[in-house]
Formats: sequence, structure tokens, C-alpha cells
Amino acid sequence: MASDKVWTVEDAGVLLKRMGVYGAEDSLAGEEIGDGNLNYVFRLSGKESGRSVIIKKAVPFLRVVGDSWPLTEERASIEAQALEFQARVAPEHVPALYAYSPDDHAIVMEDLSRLKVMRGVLNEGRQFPKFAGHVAHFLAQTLFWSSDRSGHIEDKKRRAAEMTNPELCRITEALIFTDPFYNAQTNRIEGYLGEAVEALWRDSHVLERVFFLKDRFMTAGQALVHGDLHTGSIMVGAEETRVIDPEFAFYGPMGFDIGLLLANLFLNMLGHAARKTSKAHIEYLRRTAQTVWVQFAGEFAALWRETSYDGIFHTSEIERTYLRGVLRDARGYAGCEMIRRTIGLAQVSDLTLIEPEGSRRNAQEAALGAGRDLIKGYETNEDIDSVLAVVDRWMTDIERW
Ligand code: SR1
Ligand code: MG
Repeated sequence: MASDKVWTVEDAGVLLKRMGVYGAEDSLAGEEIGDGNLNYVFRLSGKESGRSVIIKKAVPFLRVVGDSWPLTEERASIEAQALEFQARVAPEHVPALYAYSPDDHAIVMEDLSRLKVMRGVLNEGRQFPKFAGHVAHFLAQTLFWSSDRSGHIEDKKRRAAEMTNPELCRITEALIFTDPFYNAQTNRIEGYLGEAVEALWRDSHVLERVFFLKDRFMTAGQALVHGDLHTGSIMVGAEETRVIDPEFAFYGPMGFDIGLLLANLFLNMLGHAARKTSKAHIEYLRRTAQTVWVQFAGEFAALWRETSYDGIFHTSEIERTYLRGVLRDARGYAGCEMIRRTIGLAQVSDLTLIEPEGSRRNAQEAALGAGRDLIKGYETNEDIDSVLAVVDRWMTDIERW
């Protein structure tokens, strides 16, 4: 198949029948629903079977850029392996994997159309009280059971070797840790941010910290991380939370997943503050960020104690230091994510849709400032309240503007 082939809903139907997901007699109808940067995603349902599924098809290039950024289709295999692992430890928080074809680089999974993409509903100011507990549980289970702390050390090494994911890690290394910190062609910088961005690029202290965060991302294979845990990778409802799209998964620092999630909650907070929508919603987001960390850390520590693989080394001091290290990483990664979502290639609607321009500018300047300050203090961060204090300072600034 030519690499520039445009996939249609009919092609997806043929593929689903070839994969045996539907019988030859089923009449299929559906639509393309992908709004991602990498793949084709379709929802199809069978008239006779009454069943609907999602099919995700990797193509040999970065879809948002086109043929000029070639990419092997191996990301489908990474996503299938990650979904399988996550389903073993947190089945209630991932879509069920129905089928995977390595030859077609296609994954078929549960249709979650009863849920909404979290970024969109947060922009609308909707609240999901169960979300924080759900996602903390997902993080604790996936990060603990894939880490050495679980004692599954041989499995871990085998899986880590199979899931190195070099191409998608390279995208992250470029788009999160490199391009936003110099005048790269991929950046998309609003003219009015020019001065703030130039100042960021001149700040050698920030650049040094980003280097070490990037180095840790590249070398610290602590656990199987989702690798792209922003609010567009989460589907929510009042009673249910599912984490989707783990194609960026690899063995990396645990704090990367937590940091990306916190950053996206913070960006939504800044967006609502700049739009002067609802203080209650901002307070909800702040509480959510805090609860995610507190419940994650509590559950992770409990699993660690129960499993007791580390024996004599599992003291309360070591436990505290270890988790403090995860939070320090999370803070640094949250800073990098806030900056790249403001001036990098893949920006977020929490900021870009803010009108009028003056309010958007306030939110973007605050996102850059908070991102920078999160990066600056990350190695000495003590607790989640210190992380929130950085964001609070910039929230106060927005409210004054
Ligand atoms: C070109 S890919 C851009 C972004 O989309 C994905 O969701 C990741 O966040 C990646 O950085
Ligand atoms: Mg994605």
C-alpha cells in the first residue's frame, strides 16, 4: 500500500472483516473520529451484529506533518502491548483491546462513545469528582507493577527491551525537551509572546534543568509510562475514567506521566482564570491535581509495603525519598509540558481558544512563567503544596491583569 494512501471508512470496514472482527454478511457503517496527530481512527458499527468498535490504523508517517516526517508503523504494536499490560493491572481504566493485527498495524478496541474527551469537557467547565481517584489508581497500578519495586524484575527487563519505542520518544525529546527552548521551525509563537520567549531562551539556569530532565527521560527506565498522559488522552464520565492512546509508552521516569497530567490540569486552570469563568471550577482543578498526587503516592506506597520485594531496603525514609524524587521529576516535566503546549508544535485548546486576544495572552504568559518556575525549583521540591504554590502565584497574577 502506498505510504500516502488516504484511509477511508470503507477501507476500515474491509480491514475489520479481514481481521475477523465482523462477519462477511454484516453491513458496516461509521465515521472517522481521529483528531490526533499520528493515526487514522474510525468508529464502525455492524447492522446485523449491532456491535460497534474503534479501529486505529498507524500509517508510515506523522499524520499531522505528512510524508516529510516518516515514522514506522511499529507504534501500533507498542500501543497493543501497553494496552494489554494496563488491562492486567487496571482493567476498569483502559479500553478493552478486541484485536490487533501486526501485519496491518491496526488495533481494534472498545467503543467508548458513552464518555467524553476530558480536555473538551474541562474547557466547558464540567467537573468529574471521581476522576482524581480513578486516575491516581491507574497511575499507581501501572507504574508500580511495571517497576522494579514490584519484584517482577525479569518481566520488566524483557518488556522494557521489547518496548523501547525510539521513534515516538524522539518526537517527545524534540517537541517537549528541545524545540520550545530555542528558535526551532516547529514552534508556533504568537508575536506578543516574543519578549517572554526570548527571555526564556536566554535563561541558562532553565536550559540546564531542561537538559537534565531530558537526560532522565532518555535514561531512567523506572516503569512502563503511558508517555502522553494529557487530558486529550483521557475519556471521562460521571462514574468512569478510561485512559486511551498509549502509543508513546516506554520504560521511562514515573514522574513523566504524573507531570504531564498535572500540567494539563494547570493549563486548564489558567485558561479559566484568564476567561474569568468560574472560581469553583478552578478550585476543583486545584483539588484534583492535589488528590491525584496524594492518592497515587498513598496507593503506590501501600503496594510497595505489601509486596516487600525490597526487604531491608524498604524503610520509611527510603520510601519518602523515593516518592519525593518521583514528585520532583513530575514538577520538572509539568514545567516543560506547560511551555511546549504554549509555544510548541502541539498546542492545546485550553489556551488557543481563549478570546479576546488580551485574555489569551494573559493565560499564555502565565503558562510560560509557571512552566519556567516549575522547572527552576524542581530538584528541591518537597511536596505537592510547593508545586501548587507555583501555579497559585501565576493565578494571582492573571486575576490582577
Ligand atoms: C506531532 S505529534 C505531537 C504530539 O501529539 C501527541 O499526542 C504527543 O503529545 C505529541 O507530542
Ligand atoms: Mg494521542
